[in-house]
Amino acid sequence: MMAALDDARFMMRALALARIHLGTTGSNPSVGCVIVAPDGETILGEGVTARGGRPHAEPQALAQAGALARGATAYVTLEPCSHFGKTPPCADALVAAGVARVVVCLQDPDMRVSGRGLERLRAAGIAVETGLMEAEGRRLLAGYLTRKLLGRPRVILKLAVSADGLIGRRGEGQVAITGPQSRGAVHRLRAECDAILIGIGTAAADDPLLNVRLDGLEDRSPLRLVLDRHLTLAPESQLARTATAIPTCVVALPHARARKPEAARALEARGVRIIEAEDLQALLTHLAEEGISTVMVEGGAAVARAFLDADLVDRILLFESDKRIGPVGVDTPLRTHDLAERFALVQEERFGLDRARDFERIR
Ligand code: AOF
Ligand code: ZN
Repeated sequence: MMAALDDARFMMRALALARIHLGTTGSNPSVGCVIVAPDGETILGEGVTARGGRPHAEPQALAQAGALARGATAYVTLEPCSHFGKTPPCADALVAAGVARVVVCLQDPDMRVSGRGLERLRAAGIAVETGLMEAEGRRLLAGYLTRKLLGRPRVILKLAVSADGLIGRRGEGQVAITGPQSRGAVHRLRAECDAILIGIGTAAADDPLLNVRLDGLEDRSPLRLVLDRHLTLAPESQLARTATAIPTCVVALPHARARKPEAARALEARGVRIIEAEDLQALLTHLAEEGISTVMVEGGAAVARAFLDADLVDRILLFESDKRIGPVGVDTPLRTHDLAERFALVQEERFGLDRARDFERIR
């Protein structure tokens, strides 16, 4: 019994490590690894997939443990890799270090690995266990799993709704609906995503920066995407003006660049990249090919509705304020039946006076 509790404790630590680099490892998942001595207590080494995706977690943890890794247990949030990619296989590194037992959350869906990492370990006589805290592991790797299994990034829809059911006032730019604690949570979530997406309406009305403004996470702003079919984003907008510092793309219809060469040139001169895509599905497929695993949709109502109607939303993060901003304004795009029929509530939290409900698409 004690051993099982300890296993969970060390895996929790590995998951916490993995979370640190969520959103920074490119097309590679952020994985955590903890190496524990045969006494079942002493942590000998810890690792998390490095920013950019390499080195992987295991060799870093093994390097810390050194010769002490012999006979140790390794806790890893994803099956150790078995392929010769840009680094040698982590499974081989664990074998070479003489690790006696490997505990993982889940198998890697990557075609190059998918069970072969575990096989390699077992073939070397290592005791292998899978499925420990699998649900938590899956949640942390949700973007990566969606990209590998569905060929598109995971889409998180974030909505801030006032007590009178509005998400803003028409033509007034940004209206504060939720409090500072909620905003902190949103910025943290931004840092963990690979991209943030808004519509041209929101870009024009709010002139937002869409960066991460949290102490210590300032360099964690993800790619910014603006749905802008006809290339009307102003080259003077904050987004365009900061595009050399934070990667920024506008998503236009096919041939938009050829139709509006001057607008295209003005944006490209600012460092804005133009992606041409027929529809949302085509855009998401393209993003997945670029290694983007998680996209947060931040507004406005029409964009949210378009993603919901196309059934492309995997998670809804609904911030509800006790403040009224009416009488008139932009109605929430979320309808009761969206949640009731397609989503399940997985978590509910309070941020100051706001309530945050987290819904997951039932698949
Ligand atoms: C691990 N530990 O920390 C991570 C793994 O492009 P490469 O060669 O770096 O390989 C990428 C693949 O490696 C990725 O698709 C996934 O299967 C695995 N990621 N594996 O053993 C890690 N990040
Ligand atoms: Zn590896």
